[in-house]
Amino acid sequence: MFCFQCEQTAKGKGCTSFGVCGKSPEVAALQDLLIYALMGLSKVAVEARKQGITDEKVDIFTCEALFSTLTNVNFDPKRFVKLIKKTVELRDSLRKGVEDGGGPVKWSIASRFEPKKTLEDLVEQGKTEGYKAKSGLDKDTRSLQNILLYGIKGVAAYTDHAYILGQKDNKVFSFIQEGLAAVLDKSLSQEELLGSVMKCGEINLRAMELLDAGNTGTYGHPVPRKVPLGVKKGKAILVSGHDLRDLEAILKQSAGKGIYVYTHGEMLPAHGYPELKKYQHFYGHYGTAWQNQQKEFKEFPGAILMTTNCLMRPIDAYKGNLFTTGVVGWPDVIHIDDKDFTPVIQKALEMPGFHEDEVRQQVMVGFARNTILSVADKVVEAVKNKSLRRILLVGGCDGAKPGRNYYTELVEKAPKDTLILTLACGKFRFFDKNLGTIGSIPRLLDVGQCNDAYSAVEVALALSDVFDVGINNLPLSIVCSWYEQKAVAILLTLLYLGIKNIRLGPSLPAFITPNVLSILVKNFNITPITSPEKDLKTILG
Ligand code: SF4
Ligand code: SF3
Repeated sequence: MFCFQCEQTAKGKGCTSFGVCGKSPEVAALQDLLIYALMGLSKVAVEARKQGITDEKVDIFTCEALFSTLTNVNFDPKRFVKLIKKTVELRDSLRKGVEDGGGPVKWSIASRFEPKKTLEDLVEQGKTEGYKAKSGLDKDTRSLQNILLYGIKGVAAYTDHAYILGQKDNKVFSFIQEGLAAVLDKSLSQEELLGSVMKCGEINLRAMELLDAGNTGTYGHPVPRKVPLGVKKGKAILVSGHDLRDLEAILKQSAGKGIYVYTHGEMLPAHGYPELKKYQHFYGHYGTAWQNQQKEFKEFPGAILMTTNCLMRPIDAYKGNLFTTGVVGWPDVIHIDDKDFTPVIQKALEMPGFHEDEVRQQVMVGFARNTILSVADKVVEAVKNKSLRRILLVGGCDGAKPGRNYYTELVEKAPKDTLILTLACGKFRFFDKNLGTIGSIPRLLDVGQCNDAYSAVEVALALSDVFDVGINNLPLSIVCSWYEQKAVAILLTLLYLGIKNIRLGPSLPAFITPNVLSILVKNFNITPITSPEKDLKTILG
């Protein structure tokens, strides 16, 4: 196997014998074959669109299937066999429609390859026919192709999240298919690929706008709220991942049953949404970021539901009370497809739950765009009277590497006249710190999940209007932590918006070659993080 799509890739180069994330070589081969099959389907979908034929089933399936290949999402070989077969089925039916309409009858190999019958044969086929098998291109072109592919994976994940909440845009589906087809197109120049990479950032902004509309349209705009980190005596369900619809379903289905529902990881910001917080038994937040789940899930005395990334290899201590839903999967862990969470509730009722109340500190959530922009005048005033020197947007993913302490230290060492805007699971490095206030504004403002990056972008654009300066001239510095492909898509959006001087860590992506990096440095001055002291000194001038 070879995989280097995420930040924790082995030795910073690539996972070759087994994924650091727990991905087996078998699943890696099946994922490579699935991506190749999706590229073939996408080529047909691009031709179909030329004839005015679109099929929403194909569009959303492509997103779901791509989402399954993100880091820490699906580790179940059998699910990939089904996805490969379904891809080819959809491809053939769409291809027939195109041919019947007088479209091309000569298709590329990806659009006509036949999947083998058994799981074992598909694994072998993945090794020889998967999308990585025959590239023959130079490293820089491959690097650009990989940036495009991983960016598209992130877009597909956000598009799927938005679709679940009733939001969609044909333009996004169309780009995902064109982009996937472009990754296979060996005739594209590096300039053309770079153009597609930037387009990916633009389309991701639209996907995130749709998701924002889905979240706020369904659950209301987040409002500031204190979330307890303690527990309540009683039966318990823990919901992790990003999918608010799944959390809502759990809340509805478990109401009145003597169960308290807790969030884990990226689900923390759900406490800010009025339409979710209205449930009396939606209590608090348990644990921290995804990489601590083996310890935290082990200690949780109730049922656990993983709704999206980031799932780690479940250990025996909690495997029996863990459930997956949506795109997530692990062999031998019960998967709930139909959103009837009775087995989760049943398991929670069978388990001991918490024996007594435990009071711990509380953390604040709910500083999404509406809340922050409602105090925009105070921010401007604070900048003018010099009580606010700079806003640091410290956002992105968390992970297991020790180098990630950088983000904790950066926030701790940032002077009192700085505001910290944060989002995504990287915040767990400092989410429980009391950083005080600047006037009436808390110094630590949690914008939400990585899914809420649109909110942070809107805040930056609005501030740039209020201050009447370009986004790069705002008193704002962005310090990103990346881990997987959702973060790649967000980074491409920031570049598309022309945002410069982003600091990126904890290490640079292994799939970016030195030549491609130099293009990014030249155009956007992307900088690797150094030390908190040094970076703060540069940032604060
Ligand atoms: Fe390795 Fe990351 Fe790929 Fe998993 S997703 S196999 S950790 S590079
Ligand atoms: Fe990424 Fe897993 Fe945390 Fe949503 S999705 S931020 S790492």
